[in-house]
Amino acid sequence: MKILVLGGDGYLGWPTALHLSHAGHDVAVADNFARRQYDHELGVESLVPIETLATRVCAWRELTGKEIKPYIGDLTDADFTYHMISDYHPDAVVHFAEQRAAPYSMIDRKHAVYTQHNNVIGNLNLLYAIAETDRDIHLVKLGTMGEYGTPNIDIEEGWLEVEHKGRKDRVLFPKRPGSFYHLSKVHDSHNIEFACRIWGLRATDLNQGVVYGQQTPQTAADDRLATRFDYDAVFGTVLNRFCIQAVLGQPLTVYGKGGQTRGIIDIRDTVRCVQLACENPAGRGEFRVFNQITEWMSVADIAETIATCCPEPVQIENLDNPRVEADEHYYRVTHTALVELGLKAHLLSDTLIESLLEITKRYAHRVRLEALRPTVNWRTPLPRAD
Ligand code: NAD
Ligand code: USQ
Repeated sequence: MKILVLGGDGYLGWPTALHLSHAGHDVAVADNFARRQYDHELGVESLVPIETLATRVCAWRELTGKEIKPYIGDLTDADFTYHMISDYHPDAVVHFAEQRAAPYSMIDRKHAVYTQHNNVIGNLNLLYAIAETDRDIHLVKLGTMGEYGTPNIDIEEGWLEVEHKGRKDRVLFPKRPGSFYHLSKVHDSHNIEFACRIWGLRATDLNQGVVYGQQTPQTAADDRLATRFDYDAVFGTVLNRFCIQAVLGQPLTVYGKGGQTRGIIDIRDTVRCVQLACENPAGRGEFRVFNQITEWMSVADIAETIATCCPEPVQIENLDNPRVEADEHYYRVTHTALVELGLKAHLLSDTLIESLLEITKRYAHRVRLEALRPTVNWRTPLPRAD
């Protein structure tokens, strides 16, 4: 298949592009390098050094003989997006290319507006480009489990059968997201479902949980193929951050009581899920939602698991929660669709944590310690600076 990976320079997009290329697909990537700019803005960088996209693509060609065509541009630029879709004419587009940090979207008005503009307009341009180029192109869109929030009922895969006053219907599962970033994903999901309904597009919305891990077999093959690994309080995700904090002898920063429970997934399963979604496309006009997690855990349990695996003593600190979220709640998720397509999950094992601790030790000297502490507060946005 011809597969175009948008956001192909990012944490997940790059390993996915390599995984799909390794699996025999013809792969192109697109990126505007916004993620590298956020690093400059925040004064941090990936814990693991990463090469430029040009060097990565050359290294992959050198090692495997396979080409990955890069498109450099911004999805919010409609001319770029239309050109890329008609020029490459993929069978599937995997869309990772969004601002993905909840804390970044909650810094202040400017960052909230940027996040929603970047994500919602980029996705809308893409929907139009697909609809006007070829309605059979399958859109595989990265959504998030955080679209659902933490309802007091079981979370189904995107849709809910309801019976109300004696009548029945199938409706999109109710959403109660917890940040302006998560809200941008809800807006995307609604726009995609509408495009499937009116234009007959095919789409799969992958509602992914928090990803952990840093290596896939392809990225581990050569240092030049490494993907990024974020530890700071804005872009670092919880399990990756706790591993880094443990290695550095810093307290694990559990927000609030730590009872908040999240779906999680190993990066090796992320790339496999995307492959399964691409190789088993949605039908014409179908808006399909898969809950892309393999298990769920509370933040307190994640901290305990890492503390137990770490050979050195680890301190766990309960900070006042900078976010507005329930830290004790019901949580149960249906996630069978990807398993039915063939996903064999890697569950959080000691081996993975030990290998993450090893990677972290190798690059611990690159950490800026002050970037570990949360600075963005949901309740008090920064005053207007411009
Ligand atoms: P990332 O920030 O590392 O990668 C996203 C890439 O998209 C970056 O390289 C960035 O430069 C690019 N990009 C952003 N806006 C763009 C635009 N307008 N035009 C072109 N390129 C643009 O993020 P990631 O962790 O790889 O996440 C990828 C996707 O998966 C995101 O949509 C995110 O919401 C979703 N997701 C991530 C996680 C996670 O734990 N990392 C979990 C669930 C869902
Ligand atoms: N948390 C802590 N301590 C920390 C960091 C986080 O207790 O040091 C808590 C948060 O309060 C939250 C949970 O851990 O309850 C998850 O936080 P996170 O930063 O790991 O993840 P989140 O902000 O939800 O965002 C990440 C990705 C995002 C993706 C989302 C999947 O950045 O792109 O959409 O995970 S989900 O959480 O399922 O919505």
